[in-house]
Amino acid sequence: MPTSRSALRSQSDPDAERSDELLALLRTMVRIREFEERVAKHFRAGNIHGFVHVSIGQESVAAAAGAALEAGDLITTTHRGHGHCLAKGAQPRPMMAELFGRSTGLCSGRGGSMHLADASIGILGANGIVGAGIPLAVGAALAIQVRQGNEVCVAFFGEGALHSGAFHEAVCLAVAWNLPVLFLCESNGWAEFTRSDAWLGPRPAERAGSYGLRSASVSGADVLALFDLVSDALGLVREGAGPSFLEVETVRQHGHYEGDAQPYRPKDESDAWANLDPIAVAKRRLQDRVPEVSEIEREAGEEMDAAVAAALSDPYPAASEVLDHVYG
Ligand SMILES: Cc1ncc(C[n+]2csc(CCOP(=O)(O)OP(=O)(O)O)c2C)c(N)n1
Repeated sequence: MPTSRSALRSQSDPDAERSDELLALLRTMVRIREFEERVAKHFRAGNIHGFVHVSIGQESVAAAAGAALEAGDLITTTHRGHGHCLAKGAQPRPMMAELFGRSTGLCSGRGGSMHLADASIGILGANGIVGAGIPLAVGAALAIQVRQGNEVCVAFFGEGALHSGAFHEAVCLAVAWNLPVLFLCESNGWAEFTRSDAWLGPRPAERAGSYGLRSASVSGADVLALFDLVSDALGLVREGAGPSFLEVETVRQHGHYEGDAQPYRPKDESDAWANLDPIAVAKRRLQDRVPEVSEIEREAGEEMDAAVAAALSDPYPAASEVLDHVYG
């Protein structure tokens, strides 16, 4: 389960006093990485079909947001959404089964990696269409406002989505109607095989800010600092102060999709990763708690091994039921 916001906001000062909070955030990040490392491995082995996009290197965004959100809050996510779903409370076993196409999956094996959804815990859906989750989040935020709810909605997306019309239309409406939505942009430097600086205009936070909403650009390397920023941003959104935009600078360590040989990527790019990997950064700061860190890693590894073992032995949907749970 995600760590609750109140549990994480007990202290506010020096690192040493906040190491419990950092450990909780590390646990979420490690669970995501252990999950996705197994996904990548089983994709290579041919056990997972279709396309798979992992968020290895970007886990701080999911962990910080998951901890800052309340259980009743809502999210929409993207083709790279495993981490967001885990951090929002989805269980690894049905998620893994979904990726393996099994009938025990989160969506009965019909959706796969890019269509994970579970409205009962506020996951309104991953999405294979770049930018498409953003207006869905704004629609969900409008519903919250109409029924005078206290929830908020977070739209996760990559900076490539800023080039889609859907982003601009959605942000305009959110500002015009003062909706409770946080636009959370994971700026990993790449949109598929195109460097994000191929766009010569202003950076995402500046572009978004031009629509008149609160907007900031922050590093994703320090998960605790990011948690504070996301919590503060969500606090204002929840109080009715209208939408916010947060651009988090992060690193996509793998290819765009699993199996992407990345011939387009500079060979020396990975040199900088050690200082930007949020898990490595958190572990360095937790050097006086090495046994607990090791325990977190062991537990997460076992949890994800069990999810894979279950998925491998679970049944595929029966041929006679293949059209159940799908529109058409
Ligand atoms: C509307 C649309 N255009 C193009 C694509 C093909 N496509 C899939 S992912 C992607 C890049 C997305 O980049 P970004 O939004 O930065 O997310 P990231 O992959 O970096 O997480 C593209 C162009 C698509 N799925 N949908």
